[in-house]
Amino acid sequence: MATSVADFNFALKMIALSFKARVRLVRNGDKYTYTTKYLGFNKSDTFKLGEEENITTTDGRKVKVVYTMDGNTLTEKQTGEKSLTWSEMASKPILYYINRSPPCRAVLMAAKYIGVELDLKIIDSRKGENRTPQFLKMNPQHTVPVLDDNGALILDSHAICSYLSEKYAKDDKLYPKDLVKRALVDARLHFDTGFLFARLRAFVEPIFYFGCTEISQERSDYFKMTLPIVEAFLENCQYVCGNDITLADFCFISTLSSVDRIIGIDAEKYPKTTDWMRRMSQLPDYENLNGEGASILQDAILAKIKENQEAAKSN
Ligand SMILES: N[C@@H](CCC(=O)N[C@@H](CS)C(=O)NCC(=O)O)C(=O)O
Repeated sequence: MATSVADFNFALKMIALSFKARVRLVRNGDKYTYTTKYLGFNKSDTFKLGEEENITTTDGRKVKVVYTMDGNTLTEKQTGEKSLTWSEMASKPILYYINRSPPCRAVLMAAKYIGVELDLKIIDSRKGENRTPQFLKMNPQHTVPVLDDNGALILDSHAICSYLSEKYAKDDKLYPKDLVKRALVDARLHFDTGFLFARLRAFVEPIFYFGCTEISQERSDYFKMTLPIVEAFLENCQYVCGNDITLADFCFISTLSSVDRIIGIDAEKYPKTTDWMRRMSQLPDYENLNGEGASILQDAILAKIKENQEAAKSN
């Protein structure tokens, strides 16, 4: 027999008045399971959203309850003789991230713009934190970012940005519902994955992981072959998919601002890209969400090059 989460939490509230329980929700098809831990008590139940259920409360009352979700707030409304309404926050989505990582910064910017709060947890690949059994269970690709939205695991920054926009944005401006417009945003997101970020990673990783003592000229030139394409995307518009900002702008800027600090983007050759980068840098909280992380990446690369050069000398 189902029992009531409101009743359970209410009873516990009597024990510890202002202590807030955290409810963890896991979705399975059209059913949700909540688990809540509270002062050592565990409780879990499965229900369907919006459907009236008959339950018996701990003091024996028979009541009807309906569960609803609004954003991250799970509300259980009881009806019956002594009705009680109580609502509790599900956990904020957890973002496993590190701020030197361009894909992580794209998610931070998108989340800020969308207005969804994230619970940030650092995973540092240079300390091996992305290779622990727990992390590999979440993401066998051992990459950050990873989003855990109350049990739903979303991998890859581009997929995370789309998910956050679909689930939490008030409108579809960043990720249009119109199929043709969405296809353009998707194409740009794939361009970041396949071209921009892939080629950045190709010249950064050998320094961090394989002891390289300089940035490969060949790989840096290979990256630079993408710049005329970005310039062409911006030919007649303010943002990379047209005159409105979209998720693609966050993914592009996190990669390109990093590249600009590490190998430089020629402002004379690429004036539209340079203007767009300046425009993006004027967004609220840009420094905190992206600029600082890009500088941290730059400093980390310079320090690692020095370290690798010294190690090479002493060998
Ligand atoms: N396509 C992925 C790329 C993620 C990625 O490569 N992340 C890097 C940090 S920038 C990482 O976690 N590297 C550690 C590793 O690959 O082991 C995304 O957009 O999320």
